[in-house]
Amino acid sequence: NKRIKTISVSRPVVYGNTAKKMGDVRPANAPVEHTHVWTIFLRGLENEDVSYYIKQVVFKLHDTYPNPTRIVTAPPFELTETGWGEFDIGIKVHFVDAANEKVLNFYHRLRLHPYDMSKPSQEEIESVFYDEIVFNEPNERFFQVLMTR
Ligand code: SLL
Repeated sequence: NKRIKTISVSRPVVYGNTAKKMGDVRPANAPVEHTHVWTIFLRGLENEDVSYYIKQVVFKLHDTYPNPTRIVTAPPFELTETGWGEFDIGIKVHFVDAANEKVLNFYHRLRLHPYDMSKPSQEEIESVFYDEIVFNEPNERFFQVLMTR
């Protein structure tokens, strides 16, 4: 399973978070001081399934959370939680075994509050980024996998 020296393959990803102020409707187990419900995610462009090349995504939350390392082993690669504060989330992307690639790290600053103060009443907050994962010199098997899409 040799690496193909002359090739690099890129795949677009979208990652970030959405958040909403909690009203009267709260998850039963949400602590009283929690004000928001939020979702952190990593997905393909236009919701393309990325599980043919991504095996698992590990979200590392702030240490104020119980079990702050959250492992998601199947799509959708996302996690919903409640909380009160903004903090940096580590996003570790593990590729399928055939890839023989190292873990890739993204970081995302969780946003709960609108930064555009001209639209303070905005219901849902979104902080989303686009990026491209580049596989340099993929091995032959992984190249085949990537080429199935
Ligand atoms: C701050 N730097 O001080 C940030 C830290 C921590 C956020 C925010 C709840 C955790 C829990 C939560 O929202 N932590 O109660 O499980 O603003």
